[in-house]
Amino acid sequence: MFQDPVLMSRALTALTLGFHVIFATLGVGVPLLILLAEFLGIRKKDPKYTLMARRWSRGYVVTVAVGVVTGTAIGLQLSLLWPNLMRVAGQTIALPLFMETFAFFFEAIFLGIYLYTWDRFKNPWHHMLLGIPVAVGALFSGFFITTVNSFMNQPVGFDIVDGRLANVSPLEAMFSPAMPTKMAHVLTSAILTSAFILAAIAAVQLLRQRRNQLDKMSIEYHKKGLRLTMTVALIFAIATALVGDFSGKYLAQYQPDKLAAAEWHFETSSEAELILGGWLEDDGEGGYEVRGALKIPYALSILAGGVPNYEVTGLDEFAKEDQPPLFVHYLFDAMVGIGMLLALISFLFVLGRYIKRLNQFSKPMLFAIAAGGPLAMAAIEFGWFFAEFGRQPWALYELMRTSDAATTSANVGWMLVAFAILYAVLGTVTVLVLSRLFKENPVGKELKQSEHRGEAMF
Ligand code: HEB
Ligand code: HEB
Repeated sequence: MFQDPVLMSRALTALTLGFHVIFATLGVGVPLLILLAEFLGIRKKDPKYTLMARRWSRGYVVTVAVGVVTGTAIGLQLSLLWPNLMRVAGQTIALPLFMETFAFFFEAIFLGIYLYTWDRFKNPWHHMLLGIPVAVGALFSGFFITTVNSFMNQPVGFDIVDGRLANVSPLEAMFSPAMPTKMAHVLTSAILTSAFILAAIAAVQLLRQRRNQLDKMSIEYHKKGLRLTMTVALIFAIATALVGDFSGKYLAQYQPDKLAAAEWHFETSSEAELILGGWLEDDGEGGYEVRGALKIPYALSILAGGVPNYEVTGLDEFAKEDQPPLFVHYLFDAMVGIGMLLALISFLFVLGRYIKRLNQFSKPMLFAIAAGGPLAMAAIEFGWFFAEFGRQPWALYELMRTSDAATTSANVGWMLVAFAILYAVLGTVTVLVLSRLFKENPVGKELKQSEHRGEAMF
């Protein structure tokens, strides 16, 4: 196993992307929240929001730095581990890969200026304007890289002449049919998750207020943070689910094998039911029987086509060796389940503003929010693993098999070990640095300092 280059290449790529995507997701969503907080600070003349923007942007720099390291690792590994993929697809995906680097530099330059000019402007709106290119650059990073993944799921924009790609149009390749839903789902889920992570941090602080001896001002600070982040979370939980529904319709049309594997839909049929949970047993005739699942009538037809009698393609229309692995069912269920839970938590919190008996800051509520942060990040991982395992056995859908795309080098196993150690160290250091950074500058102290600076003036 350790000697199998294809398996090891897949493991190493999954490890690197799984790690990168944590920071990439925060990289896409957090700048938007920083911008919102700074906006509210100026608008409401409330230094608590301004401090929020400052503290979040300080933490953000650390996560960006790790995003760059892991992103660079991906760039290296793409050509080392998948030489055949890059040979065939390099012409089409080089453009967006390059554009991502460009978007990143754009973001990094403005982030630098943003961080060092907090107290340099007479008019605070001018400083806020500098945050806009940061947020835009981050969104574009996410955009460009998602076009690459869309191309792998639905390769277009070229002809095949003698088994080679010819007449390549990189722009057409970027705008593959997979792109619109993927893009929207990646961006909305990234903002949802970033909001929940920041909310979870605030919730943990409030749960520990006694132990940390928070003063009144700091408690108020965290409560305001929760109100802001949970409102954003509610909006984007709804958006993520809506877009997810469109993603389902995209799959039904363009990658029906992925949808069928996710739903254990073995035979093409209309009025298809959605299967939640359960397990598979041999039916004695070379097929499977679904056991112990919750079945929602018509729901799969509605997810796939919008009407209860839509005909959903089953796995029976694909050759055995072309079918995705069936465990993706659990990944899909986990993602959707968490999505529903996050929507419920943020809905109850926001409702608590209007219904007094629903205490927004009760212990159970704070616990639910604290759990929601890590759960949201888990949903991101489940979503990507579902999308990527669901594309198997193809590296480029119906064009190139993953096994044909990989390197034949026998040393990938060692690289896997080395990178696993690197990420473990990097992850630990990140957590240590972030917690040091915030422990040494408690909110109460910083709020007093900002009063000194006169930030309460605007
Ligand atoms: Fe990423 C960063 C690559 C995926 C988002 N990235 C990065 C980097 C790189 C990369 C290289 C660094 C910078 C430069 O340019 O240099 N990615 C990559 C690849 C892939 C990816 C190859 C696969 C295909 N990303 C991704 C995703 C996303 C992203 C999926 C979304 C969601 N990135 C990002 C961001 C950034 C990066 C945002 C910046 C940094 C931070 O963190 O902010
Ligand atoms: Fe998700 C993916 C659906 C939620 C994250 N998603 C995905 C898919 C689908 C879905 C169908 C596939 C696509 C393709 O492949 O193209 N979702 C869905 C639904 C829902 C959801 C229906 C509702 C509930 N998600 C969700 C959440 C999250 C997510 C909550 C987080 C937070 N996903 C995700 C990701 C992914 C997915 C990251 C990958 C990318 C793409 O798009 O692909």
